[in-house]
Amino acid sequence: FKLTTVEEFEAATARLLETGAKVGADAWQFRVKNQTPHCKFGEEGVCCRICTMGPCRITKKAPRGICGCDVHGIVGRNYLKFTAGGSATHSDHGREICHTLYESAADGCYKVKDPDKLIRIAKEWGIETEGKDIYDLAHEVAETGLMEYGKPFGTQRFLKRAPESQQELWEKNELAPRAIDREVSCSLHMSHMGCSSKPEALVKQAIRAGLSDGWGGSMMGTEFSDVLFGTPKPIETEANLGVMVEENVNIVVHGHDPSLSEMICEFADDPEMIAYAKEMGAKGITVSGVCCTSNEVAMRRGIPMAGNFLQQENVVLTGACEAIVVDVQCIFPALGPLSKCFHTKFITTSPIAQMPDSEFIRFDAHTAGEKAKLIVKTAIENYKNRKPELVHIPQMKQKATVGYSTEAIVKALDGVTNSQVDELGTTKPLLECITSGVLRGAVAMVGCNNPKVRPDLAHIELMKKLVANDIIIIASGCSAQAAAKAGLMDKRAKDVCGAGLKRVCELADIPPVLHMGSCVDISRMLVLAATLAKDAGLHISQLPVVGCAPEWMSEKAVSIGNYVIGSGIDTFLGVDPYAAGSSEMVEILTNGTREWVEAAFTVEKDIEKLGDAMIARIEEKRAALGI
Ligand code: SF4
Ligand code: WCC
Ligand code: FE2
Repeated sequence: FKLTTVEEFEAATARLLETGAKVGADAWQFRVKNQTPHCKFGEEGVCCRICTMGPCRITKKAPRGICGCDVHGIVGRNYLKFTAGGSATHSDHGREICHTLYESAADGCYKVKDPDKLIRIAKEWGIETEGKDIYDLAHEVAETGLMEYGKPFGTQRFLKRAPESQQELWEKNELAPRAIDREVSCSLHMSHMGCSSKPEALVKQAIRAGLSDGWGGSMMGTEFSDVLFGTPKPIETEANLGVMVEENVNIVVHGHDPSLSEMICEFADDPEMIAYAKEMGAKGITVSGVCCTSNEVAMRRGIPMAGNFLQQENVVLTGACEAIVVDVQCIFPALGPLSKCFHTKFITTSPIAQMPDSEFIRFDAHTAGEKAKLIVKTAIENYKNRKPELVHIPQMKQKATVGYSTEAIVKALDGVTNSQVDELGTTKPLLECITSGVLRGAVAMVGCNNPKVRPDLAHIELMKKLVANDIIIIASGCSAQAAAKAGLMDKRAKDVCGAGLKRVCELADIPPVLHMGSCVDISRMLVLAATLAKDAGLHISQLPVVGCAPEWMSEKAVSIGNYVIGSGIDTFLGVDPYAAGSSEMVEILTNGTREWVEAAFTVEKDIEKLGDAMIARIEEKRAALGI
């Protein structure tokens, strides 16, 4: 067993780009060159174009915009708008899932696969469950969830999952998120021309909007996806482009909403469809995925992961992709023109993400089955249009064990302890590993790839360094896929760990990097941290746990950053959130927020230093606890 290196990934990509050159395809590697150097005003966040007196750009000579706003106000407003975009996006995904749950029916396309979880949430929310039909309950819970988006009074229901100390901080500092849509609206209102220009106020609202995502929209997205499609448990799968099978019809699902990908997987498995694929000359059908929709179906079905964010063009460049089917978020508009250079069908399915040069097959809960079948058929019928001379699938993949929901982690960790039986099924065994020092702590690795960082390298190198230092990793999103492609989710990767973590991996039979799911599933990490803190009688901020997004790029990632620090977890970034232009904003984001939420950001572009800083922070937390 050997980890795959980033150099090997890059060699495979280079080979695919040769195919691209033959057919005149564009790729992000070339577009980056055209866009470099980036606009410095934009990078520092000092450009304002929110009214038509501008755009105003702040320089030494021009320290204020036409309205008189200074650089701190401009950077602050930009930061808040950035966050609001992310919070809206995650939360609207969560809302779609609430609607899917609302549409679930015993004889419908969508069923309730985890009724216990549904009942648990209903009880948590004070909804009567006794003697109720499970679908009646599903509708009631879904409707209650939908109300969380627009209710006129009160704060988010799931905040109660946090330790008391955290809830008190939120109340005291006016950070407890109200209705989700209200926080997004309020953010846009505050950052409108002529409203807030005080950095503290803008950052506070950014945290509140972030918290409405993490403990609101994203958490509902995760919980109700589990109710509908099953709560993930450990399952074997594979990762990297080598999961595509040359002789098969290859369907790649990409985006975020599992409502689509789950249905595609159902039909790709249908004997009638497989027979049809054979009739069309293929041996079978392979579904693989990119980005979070891939994480969703990997976690629940073991569907292999073709790659992460910056590999999305690569799947088309293999020349062996019959259809790339997308729903929402993180989809390159480049896929339209690129797919035209090959036989690939680029199928968009959501009114939220419509793109030129795509075939639009509108997907909704009522017609999900028939639309999924149509998509699978379209892909099968496209097999014959392949150009064999363009087909090249890099034979590169790693095995991975995925599916580590909070529930699954708690269960797996039962295996490592001599605890009394009554402590099994809680986070006590994990806490014991941490307090005894067998594990030094945990890092939540999340977020995207970004060409500003050598793609995947930051994720993989940081993980290797951390596990060697007996720090266990929980990962989600494209970070998790980077780990899987490298082999860090193979149980045999225990050999690159320090002695303590290696022992834990052996006893619990887990890999050192645990796949917790998609980006909305970072809410699972919040629940895990909250449970650990409650079981230990500590504030979340006291746990030797930090968050890290070394290659992040999207608005969603800023929203995540806000809710992670907002939940008391120090967060380490490898890319600057367009805030460097304001000394006041930098001070607040890297230090000032501690006063409100006991955590802050660290931005460090040097990966080595970023890793050292995380280890140092974890050790500081341990020292403060005297462990
Ligand atoms: Fe310029 Fe002020 Fe208008 Fe922004 S809001 S564009 S700083 S005048
Ligand atoms: Ni989440 Fe980042 Fe991937 Fe998209 S899928 S690229 S936001 S980490
Ligand atoms: Fe995602």
